[in-house]
Order: sequence, then C-alpha cells, then structure tokens
Amino acid sequence: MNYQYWDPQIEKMPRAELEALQLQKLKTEIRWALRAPFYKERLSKAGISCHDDIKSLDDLKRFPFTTKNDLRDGFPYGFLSIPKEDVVRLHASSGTTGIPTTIYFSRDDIKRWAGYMARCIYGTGCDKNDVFQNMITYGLFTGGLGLHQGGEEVGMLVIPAGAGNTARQFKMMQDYGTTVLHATPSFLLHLETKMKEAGVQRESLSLKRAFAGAEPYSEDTRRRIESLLKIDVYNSYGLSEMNGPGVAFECQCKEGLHIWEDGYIAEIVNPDTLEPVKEGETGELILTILCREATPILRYRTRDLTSFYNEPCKCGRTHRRMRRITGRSDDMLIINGVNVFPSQIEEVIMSMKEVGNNYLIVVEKDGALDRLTVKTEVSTEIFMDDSRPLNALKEKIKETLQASISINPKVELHESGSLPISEGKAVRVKDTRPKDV
Ligand code: DLL
Repeated sequence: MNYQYWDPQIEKMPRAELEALQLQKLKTEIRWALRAPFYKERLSKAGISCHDDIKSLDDLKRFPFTTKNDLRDGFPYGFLSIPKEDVVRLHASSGTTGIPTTIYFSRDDIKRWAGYMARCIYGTGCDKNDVFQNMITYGLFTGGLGLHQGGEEVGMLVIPAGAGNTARQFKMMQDYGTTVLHATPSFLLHLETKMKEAGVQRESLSLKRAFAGAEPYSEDTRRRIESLLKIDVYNSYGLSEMNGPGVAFECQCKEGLHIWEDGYIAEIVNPDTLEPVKEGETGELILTILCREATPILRYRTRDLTSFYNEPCKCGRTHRRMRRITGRSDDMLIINGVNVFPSQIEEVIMSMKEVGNNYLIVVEKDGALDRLTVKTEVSTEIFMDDSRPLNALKEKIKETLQASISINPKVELHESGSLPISEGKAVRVKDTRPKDV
C-alpha cells in the first residue's frame, strides 16, 4: 500500500528520538503547569517546584493522577496557566455533576491541535481533493470544530454540516459530491437505514471514507458500516480533557489506533491498584498532554479501558497503537455520542419536590440510535382525576433534563412504590444495548 504521512519525520521517528522529544516537551508542559493554581499546589506537595526536577520520562511516575473531580474542583480557572487575555477559546464536556469540565486554548494550542488532526485525516488517505462533510455536533463539544480545523489544514473542502437531519445530509452529499464523512458510528448506521427509506441510491453519492468515534463500537460494527455504505471506516479516539479528537487515530492498516506520542504520553494501569499493567494487558488509559499551554493536564485518568499492541505497525509509524476502547472503569454512559453520568440525571430529578424516591434510567437501542428513558416515581395523588398536572410535570422533567444533559429523554411517571427495588445496592441504570465490543 502507498501510505501517506502528513509529517513523516515525526510520524516515523525512531523510538529513542521520540522519547527524547517527549522528555523535552514534558519539561515544557510542566513549566506551563506550574503556572496553574491547581498544579502549583499539587506539584509542590509532590516535591516538584521546577521543570528541571524532571530528569527522565520515568520521573512522571512521581506525579499524582488527575481526575475529572479535580477538574471540577478547579472550575472555572484553577487549571488555567496563561493570562486570560491570551485565551482564544474554550470547550467543555459533562462533569459527574452539573459542573462542566472546561478546557481553555491559546492561539498556538488551537494551531497545534489542528496539526494533529490533519495528521490523522491525511494518514487515512485523504487530501485536498476531498469534500468532507462533518456530520457531528459543533459547539462546546470538541468533535465538530476539532475535525473541521484538521480538514481545513489538509486543504479539503469542509462542510460544517453538524449532526442530525438525514434528509439534509443526503442533499448536501449529492449537491457537493461529498467523499468523506465524520459521525458517531451509531449515526452512520442510522444514516444507512434512512438512505434506504428515502430511496437515495448509493451510486448517486461519491463517498469513499468515514471517521467514526466519540463512542465505543466493535470491529463487527465497523465492518457492517463499511459493507452497507461501501466506504472505509477509521476509528477516531479522543476526549475533551486532551483537546478532543486527534489523540489516537487509525491509519490505512486499520489495526489499532496510533497515539500521537509527541503530543501525549500514554500509560495503561490497573484501575484498582493504579499500577502499570503488563505489556499487552488491558487497563485504564492514563494520558498526559504535551501540546497545550493554556490548560496543562498531567496523568489524566481517562477511565477508558484498552491495551497496547506490542508489535510495530506495517505502515512504518513508530507511535504506539492502542486497541479499540472496550469499556470504562466508571459509570459514565455514552448516549448517541453524548456523555452522561447517572449522577447528573439524579441531581435534576431529585431537585424536584414532586418526584418520589425511586427512579430508573433505561438506555436501549431504537433502530441504530440509542434511546434514553427516565422513569421516576411520583406521589399517588397526582394520578387522580385530572391528567394535566401529570403531563405538566412530565414536560418539566423532560425540559430540565434536556437543558442539563443535552439529550431529549423519554420520561415516564410511575405511581409511588411501583418501580422495582433491589435488595442490595440500588440498580439505577438498565443499559440493554448489545455489548458487542
Ligand atoms: O468524544 C471527543 C471525540 C469527538 C472523539 C469526535 C472522537 C470523535 P468527550 O465528549 O470528552 O470527547 O468524550 C470522551 O468518549 O473518554 C471515551 O469514553 C469516548 N470515546 C471517544 N472516542 C471513542 C472511540 C469526545 N473511538 C469519551 N471509541 C472518551 C470508544 C470513545 N470510545
């Protein structure tokens, strides 16, 4: 195969050189981190007061882990390490409670992120002749702007289509001759169903490739999308705390995702002991960013479970590959690509005095997409005579939930005492989606 590299010198850099580069960048990142109130305190407690205290990559192990809760505690500016007037953008994602995890970017941070994204995109075989329809959410979510900037950097014609509205998506594909798509895997499957319903002929489209990420999916799902839509699908991994997409991406070999190690240091640990796993074993991915000055984050517990490949990739890139994510070590749900913690839902419904003590969160498949149903108990009186108060409450719960978690849930109200009660630990979440990863 004719592999293409955006930055061959970096992508194929011998490991020893790559590690030397990581050490140099780690020192710079720590210099930045020491300017953020959170790390200034945290690192001085760990005996690190200057970036020159770091002599080797192994020294990173002396650093405490950073968690989503730390980011919440540092909200809004505890992790900011440059003057506010030098910040040009923020992105945010769900926290475990209502406090969003907020990441700030300088102008250089944005440029660097676009560079990593361009590397991902170009490495799948795309170039400036492509028309790229970015069918993922723009806004605070990093998926939209992240891939958008990368596409422009490569020189592709980027259509900022955003998520949803399949009829409009087909029209754009036909009007502009789209060759590359970006979406969640569930939306790509949904698109195929809608394509049949709308009578759109595959031959009327010029599609060649798609990038799919933001939620877990199996190799079988990838193959299914590829054969139904007759395209190549590449797995894209990232998280807002590490900029967003662009952390790891598949190359044309489609055997694992290259982690861009000049931008991130990756470790895999046992989520219970927090000790490194043996080479090739599955554990929780820990990431340290090496390419962001405005919000440095060191040894971040991603909660994502994966393992490294031991062998080098056929494409010649030296950056280590990880296997597709198989699950999480916490209770975060990903519903049509949107992250939701059960605690966020609980916070909303328990703040309403009309709502009783028991509730159940149900996540299931509805065709290719995910559906969220929130079932809550309410006092028996509300079920009497007039249905208006019941409907009004349902609407209120729906709207408040939508405002808080950015998902439109189905809400069911049940009479007090009618939802199942478990004998041991309360079971609050019933996720019936097939676990085929
Ligand atoms: O989902 C960033 C992104 C956007 C990645 C577009 C890829 C494409 P967050 O909203 O912060 O950021 O969610 C991050 O989503 O910790 C994983 O649990 C999950 N996730 C992301 N990509 C994948 C993937 C974006 N390819 C969280 N496979 C992460 C499995 C993924 N899970």
